[in-house]
Amino acid sequence: MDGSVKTETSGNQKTVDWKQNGVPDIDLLSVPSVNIEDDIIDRFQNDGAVLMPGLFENWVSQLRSGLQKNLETPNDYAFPCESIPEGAPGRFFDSYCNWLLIPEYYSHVTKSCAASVAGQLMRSTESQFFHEHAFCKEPGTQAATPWHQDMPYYCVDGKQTVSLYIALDETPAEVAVRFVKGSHRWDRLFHPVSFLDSEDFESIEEHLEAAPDVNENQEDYEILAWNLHPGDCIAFDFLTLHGTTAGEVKARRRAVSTRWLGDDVTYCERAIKTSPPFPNIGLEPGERMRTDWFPVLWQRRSPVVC
Ligand SMILES: O=C(O)CCC(=O)C(=O)O
Repeated sequence: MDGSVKTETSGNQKTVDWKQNGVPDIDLLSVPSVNIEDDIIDRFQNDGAVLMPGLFENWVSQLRSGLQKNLETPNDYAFPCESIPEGAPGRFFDSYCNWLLIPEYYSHVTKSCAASVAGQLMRSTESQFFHEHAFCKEPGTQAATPWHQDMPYYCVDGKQTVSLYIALDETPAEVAVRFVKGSHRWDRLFHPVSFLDSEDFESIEEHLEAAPDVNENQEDYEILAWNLHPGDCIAFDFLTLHGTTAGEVKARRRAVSTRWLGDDVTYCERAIKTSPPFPNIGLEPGERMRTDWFPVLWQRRSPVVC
């Protein structure tokens, strides 16, 4: 992307400013809605992760095109990260905060029913968009996604959060992202680790506890894992412990997650540099995330009574 602003290295490559084109005002009425069944909402609330088969089937080809740009010229976009140790097979790529830089992502965030799905799952009156995060594991990859919760990487705190993880390829459960059922209710926070080497994300004096090694102790946990088809969506809480096995990925496995904040979410400061970092956010702990950077895209309407 010509003229893009290169900033300091983040992840393991140079990054660009994610809001270099400005954050437009988005008309709430232009964002579509869909009704989510109570049973799905209950399962999300109780288990911390729920599968919604085929929910975003109509978005697969657009999201694949967007991700292809991200993969082909990673340095034109925000926070590209390669997480395969030198000499190891495959490619494990991720990149986030590109919704204003990749039109296909922008279109999904603002023209799909994702905001309404997120709001209902969180039992929130509003859905505020946080960022998107894209992943690709190429065939031959044997790198596990370390077991982690997303919340400790983030500069937010609260109980009403959800990621909508959309599979873009056929993905057998053995190599798909998997979730520890109910872990969002453990009231524990695990120290963030790097996807490259599972080492602490940033060394700090004050450590949170390490995440348990779920792969080595599978019998101790109730694990949710599904065979995924393109367009399937897994909704999960920012506190839900998730990761993968180190099983070899036999076919390309791509996914895009959108991350959403509900009513009770506020800005917080962590001992680490957060991921994503949002320098100059200008907020005090406890304040609502600023809506000019993180737009509200859905509001619950009172039921019409006549
Ligand atoms: O796809 C993966 O392996 C990781 C996904 C993940 O960690 C996330 O969406 O938060």
